[in-house]
Amino acid sequence: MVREGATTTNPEVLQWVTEVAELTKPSAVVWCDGSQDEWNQITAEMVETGSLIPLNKDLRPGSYLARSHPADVARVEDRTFICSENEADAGPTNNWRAPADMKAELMPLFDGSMTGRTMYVVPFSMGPVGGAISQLGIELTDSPYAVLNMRIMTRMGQAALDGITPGSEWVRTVHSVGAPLLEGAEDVAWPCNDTKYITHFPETLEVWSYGSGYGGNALLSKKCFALRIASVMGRSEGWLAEHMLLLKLTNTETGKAYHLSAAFPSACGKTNLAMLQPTISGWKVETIGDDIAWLRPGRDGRLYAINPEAGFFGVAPGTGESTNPVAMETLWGNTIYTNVALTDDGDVWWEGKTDEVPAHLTDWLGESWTPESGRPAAHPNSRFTAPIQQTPTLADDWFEQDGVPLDAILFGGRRATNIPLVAQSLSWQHGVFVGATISSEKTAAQEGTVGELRRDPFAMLPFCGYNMADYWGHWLEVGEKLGDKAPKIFQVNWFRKGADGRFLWPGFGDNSRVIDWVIRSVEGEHEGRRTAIGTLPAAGELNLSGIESVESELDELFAIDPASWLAECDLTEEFFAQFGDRVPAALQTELSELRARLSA
Ligand code: OXD
Ligand code: MN
Repeated sequence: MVREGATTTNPEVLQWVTEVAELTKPSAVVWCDGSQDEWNQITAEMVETGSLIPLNKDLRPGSYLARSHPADVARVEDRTFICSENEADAGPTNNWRAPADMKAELMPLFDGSMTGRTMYVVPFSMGPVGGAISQLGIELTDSPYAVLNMRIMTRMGQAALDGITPGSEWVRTVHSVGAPLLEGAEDVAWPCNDTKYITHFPETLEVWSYGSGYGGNALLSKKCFALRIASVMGRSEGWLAEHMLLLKLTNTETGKAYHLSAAFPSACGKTNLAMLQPTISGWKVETIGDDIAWLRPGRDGRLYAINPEAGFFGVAPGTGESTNPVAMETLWGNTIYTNVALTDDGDVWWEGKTDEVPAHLTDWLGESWTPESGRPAAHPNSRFTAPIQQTPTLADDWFEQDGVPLDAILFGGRRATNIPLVAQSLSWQHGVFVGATISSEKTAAQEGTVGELRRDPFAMLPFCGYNMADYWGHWLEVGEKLGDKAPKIFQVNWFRKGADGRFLWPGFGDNSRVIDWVIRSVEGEHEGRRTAIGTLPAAGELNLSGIESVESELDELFAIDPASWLAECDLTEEFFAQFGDRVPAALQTELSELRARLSA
C-alpha cells in the first residue's frame, strides 16, 4: 500500500512510512505533491463531508471555513513534552518524559489510530529548498485539514521530497487526530480525541502528535519542528531557531536596506509589527515573516536570517482595517479560516474586523448570533491561514535562498510599568540578559495575581526544545563568534501605561518611530543617553513629527525608577535560581552589574 504511489525511492523514507502505516493502519496512503489539483481534490472532499464550508466565491475566492471541536481550539502546553534522554536537558520549564517511556505510552494510542482514514505523506521544506539555512521534513497525518494548512504554511511537495536523500538530515513528524473510523460509523466534521500528546524527541529529530487537529498541535512544521526541534538542531550546529518576526527596512533617502528581527511573547502583536505601515516618511517597511526566524552565521561572519514558513497562521480577532490593513489585503482569498464567524452572505467576520458589527452571523459554533447574544461570534483564538506571497508588502528577501543579514534584534513584552519604550543594550551579553528576562504582567485572562510578572525568556518559554539556561549559553556563544559583526540588541515596550492607566504610546504604525531610532542608532547617527538599564533616545532623537502631543508623555515613557528596577532584579534572581548552576555565569554577572548601576 505504501510503495504503491510512492514518489521517492529513498529506502529510509519508504521504511519509515511503512512502519508508521503498519502501526496506525490507515485504509489508504496518499503521497502529496503540493499541486493545485491535489488542493482542489482535498477541499472538494472536505466540503462534501461537511468538514469545510466554502465561502462566497465573489467575496473570498478559494477560501474555506473550518469549525473545530469546541474542546480543540488551541495549543495544549500542559500536554506538550520534550523527550530527551536526560531530564536536565529538557530543563525546569518543559514537561519531560524519557523517550522510551513516552514511546511505550504512545504506541498503544497510535496502534490503529488511522483506521478507516487516509494517511497523507506531506514532504516540506522550511525555507527555500536547498537554502543554506533551510531544513527538510515529512509530516504523516490523517487530517486532510492539516494537509491543506501545511500546503499554505510550508514549501510542500515533490521538490522537498526529492531533497531528502539517503543519509541526509530531515525531521520525521507523525500526526493523528486519534479518531479511528470504524466500518459503518459516521464521521464527524472535526475528529479529535480528549487525550492529547504533543511529543518531541530531539535526539532522533522526531515529533509525535496525538489527539488534536488544531494549529500548532497539528501543523507540525511550526512550533514543533521550526522551534522546539530546530532549537536543538541549532544548538549542535551553531545556529538559532527563534520566535521572531522579520522585517526589511529601506531608507528611502539613501536607498540603504536593513533587516530587523523581533521576539515578542504570543499575543503581543507580532503580525501587526510584521506588516507595519510607517506613519513617518523616510522608510519603506516590508514583511519577511511574522512568527519564526532561523538565524545562522554566514560566510562573511554576519548573522543571516530566514523566515522558514510560507504562510501566516494568524489570530483573527483584533485584525482589522484600522489595525492591520495589510493583513486584511493579504486575506483576500485562498485562505482557510478556522473558528471565525460566518456572515449571511458567505463571508467571514470576527471581533475587530470592522468597526460596525453585523446584525446577524453564524458564530464559530455554528449557531445563530446577534450582537445581543452576549458572547463572542469568533473564538478568541480563531485563525486565518494565508499564503505569505499574497502580502502586498512582502519583501523580495523572503525568496532569498540563503537569507538576509540582520542589523538589529528587538526583545519586547507587554509591560505596563518599568520597561521604557526603547533601550539599546550595552553589549551582546547584556542583550542576552534582556532577552532572558522578558516578561509581561499577568492580565485578568491568566491564572495568578493580576500584575504579577510572567517570564517568557526570548518569547520561547513554550517553544524551547532544551534547557532554557543552556539556550542562553548558546546565545552567548553565537554572539562571541559574531564579535563586532553581531546585530545590535534593543528592548522595546509598546504597552507602558501612565499613572492614570492610559497607554502612553500610540503603538501600531507609530512604532515606526522607534524603529527609525533603532536603525539610526545602529548607523551611529544617534548618541543616545546612557542609563543604568541601557541607552535611551536623547532629547530630540525620537521622531515625533505629527504626534507632538506625545512629547509630554516622554518623561513617563522613559522613566527609570531604581527602586522598582531593583525589586525586579530580586525577581530575576529568583527566576534564575530555578535553573540552578546551569545559568551562564555571564548572566549572573549582568544581573550584579545592573544592580550596581541602579544603586550608583
Ligand atoms: C502562535 C503562538 O500561535 O505564538 O504563533 O502561540
Ligand atoms: Mn507565535
